[in-house]
Amino acid sequence: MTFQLSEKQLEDYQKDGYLSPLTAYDQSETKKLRQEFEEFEKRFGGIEKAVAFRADLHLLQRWAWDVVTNPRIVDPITSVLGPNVLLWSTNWFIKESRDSKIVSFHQDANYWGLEPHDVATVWLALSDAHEESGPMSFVPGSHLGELYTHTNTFAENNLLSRGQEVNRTIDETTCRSAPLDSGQMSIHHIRTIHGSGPNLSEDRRIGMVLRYCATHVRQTKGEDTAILVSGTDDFGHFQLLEKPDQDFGEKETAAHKDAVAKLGHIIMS
Ligand SMILES: O=C(O)CCC(=O)C(=O)O
Repeated sequence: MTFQLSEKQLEDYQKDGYLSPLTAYDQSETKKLRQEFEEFEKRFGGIEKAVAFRADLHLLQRWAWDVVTNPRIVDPITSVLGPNVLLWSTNWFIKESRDSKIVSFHQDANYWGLEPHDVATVWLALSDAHEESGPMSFVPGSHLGELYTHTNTFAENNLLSRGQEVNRTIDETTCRSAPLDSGQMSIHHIRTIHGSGPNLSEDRRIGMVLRYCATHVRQTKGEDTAILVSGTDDFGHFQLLEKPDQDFGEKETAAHKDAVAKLGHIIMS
């Protein structure tokens, strides 16, 4: 069975710079994934302390590896990026219940050092991201326009590392909200302007973000790692890492630490 996008879905992605919603997991599968993630948080000392360890979790835990390599996610990505695809990194955008944290409008392409921009993010909801939970909102078609400069606000209520905000007036009436049920996902282009508001709901809003790129994409900011999720890598621009043999093993912990250090250097440079 293949989960490639239909022609219409691909057309919409190419026109708007995002596609939403797509269903990746059913409710019971998603509940299990959420349990796995929340167990991980407990193991690392609770919500706050676990933040430092959760990037690239697929290198530490096999359940997360199985998510990023799942054909229900990878096939739609190959529709967008072509047959040869790497998973560059994973991360989390979580707003606690009744959380005032927001994500300012921004373009990802400014920070990641990835060129050319054949890069797409899957935002996978492990809890409902309905209107009241502050789902993502996109500026349709903005991926076709210019790459804007950003201002680093370092605002405390901003989930982005530097509180970066695109230097462009956003007419919010033209933005499109992309609410998701748990188990659903959206895909967005690395240049699409997007952001999100606070979580007014009683539940956590848990987004697992999976960043994919075509194998010809290179990292311009230093050494970097990835995993091959589809086809072949004829370019060798990234150090390719393997599936964990065991969760939290010594070898796995070392590979994870190294990958996260490289990622941190790239994102903050
Ligand atoms: O979760 C959000 O609201 C923002 C996520 C985001 O900026 C991203 O995945 O690139």
